[in-house]
Amino acid sequence: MPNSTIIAISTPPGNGAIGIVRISGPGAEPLLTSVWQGPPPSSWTPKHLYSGHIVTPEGQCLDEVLCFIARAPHSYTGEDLVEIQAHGGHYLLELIVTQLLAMSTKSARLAKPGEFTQRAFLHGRIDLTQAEAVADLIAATNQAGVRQAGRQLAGKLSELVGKMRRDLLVLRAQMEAMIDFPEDEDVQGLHTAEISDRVNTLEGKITDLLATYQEGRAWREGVRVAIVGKPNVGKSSLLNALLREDRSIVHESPGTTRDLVEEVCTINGLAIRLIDTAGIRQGAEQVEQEGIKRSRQRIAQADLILALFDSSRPLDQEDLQIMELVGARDHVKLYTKIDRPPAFAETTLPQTVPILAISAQDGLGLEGLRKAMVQHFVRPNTASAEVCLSHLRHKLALEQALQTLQHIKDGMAQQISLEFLASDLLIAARHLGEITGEITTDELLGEIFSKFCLGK
Ligand SMILES: Nc1nc2c(ncn2[C@@H]2O[C@H](COP(=O)(O)OP(=O)(O)OP(=O)(O)O)[C@@H](O)[C@H]2O)c(=O)[nH]1
Ligand SMILES: [Mg+2]
Repeated sequence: MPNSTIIAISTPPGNGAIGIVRISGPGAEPLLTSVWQGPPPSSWTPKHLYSGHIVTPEGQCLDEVLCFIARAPHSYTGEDLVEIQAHGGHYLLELIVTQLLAMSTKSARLAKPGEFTQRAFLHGRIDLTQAEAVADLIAATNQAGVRQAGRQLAGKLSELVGKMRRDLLVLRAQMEAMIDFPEDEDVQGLHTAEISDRVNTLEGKITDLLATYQEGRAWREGVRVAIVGKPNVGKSSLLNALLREDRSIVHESPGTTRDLVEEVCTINGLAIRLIDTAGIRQGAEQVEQEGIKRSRQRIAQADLILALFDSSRPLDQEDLQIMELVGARDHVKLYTKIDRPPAFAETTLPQTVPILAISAQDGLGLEGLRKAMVQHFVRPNTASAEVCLSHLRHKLALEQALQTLQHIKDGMAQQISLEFLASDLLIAARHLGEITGEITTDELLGEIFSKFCLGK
């Protein structure tokens, strides 16, 4: 357990109406007392505000402030915690922090990013999914993101994963009993069919949870949608129409867009990063070729591709290459420029994925396209009532647990001994424990908390 005292400015850099300095650890109260002029902190009721002055040893007043103490273990960090609400000038707040550090014995230091929340985790106030939800809540850019982080912070994901983990451990304990007491008829009741039933049920629950990942991630991080097609099909025009601004250069000559043009638009609360790419074709000159190379890289990273085909020109070899490029990926086909007379029928396009007819110029079909993009990422009737998975870390751990369950089923089919099955159950339970932080490493904690803001 940490025994140092940490100090940080918890409000963002810049000047504001108020600014907060936080101190956490065993030295929090003495440290406050050393710079405080007002009712003595030792007499305070926890979590009640007191007004006073922050002063230097020479008696110079730095600021008039409000302050409270939350005493261990009843605080955000689980340690003694002091919050000083000062006036929000950043220079002033830095002076207060400098003063505190100057007065401290050697155990007080500046906090690292996320260290207050890390302490809350280390003291068992919250688990790892809840700590991650704190960062998500701060970073959320839409209502659904806030709601999702709120649910995770309330422990809904931990509850779900914790229940699965307990089921695995109970099953394992029953198997161990069968192994340890082969003569005891009371514990021999667990039949292969029942074990396999219970493994199947867990497998189903994990699969259901994994199925929420795309949506959860979409709400938390937003999504990337690449606009792709041969030159001149109307990609940049579509970007501009969806953004309702003149963002990307549109011109009648093919090969206009070379650099990638990216902009975020929000549709039904979902942050969609639209990426206008260079038209893909053979025999382009050098600069355009570089643009095409970059386009291909961004297309590879996109969550969804809008593949554009110009309805006013006959389909050609370049269009076929686009179909090939996007064929294996999540994509929507767009039949563009429908304000013009068609050169081929919409039905000529392979009907493997939705085809939408649009005119960027006249705004036709754009509402349908907006809806289709959102529907691709969000299941109907949700910004969901249930918990969504939104972190890759959680997804990977669940996938590993799932693989281990599959391994157990394979083992059962081959009638391998109970010892092996029981040890695999423990491995699966460990993977679930990684999600909530029952099983963790310093490296993982460092990785998670370093992404937090300073002072949180
Ligand atoms: N009639 C009509 N013309 C359009 C429409 N969309 C785009 N155009 C025209 O098609 C030409 C090419 O449009 P862009 O949006 O620059 O096409 P692009 O796919 O970005 O082209 P590159 O960047 O060269 O690959 C321009 O002259 C546009 O005005 C449309 O919906 N209707
Ligand atoms: Mg363009």
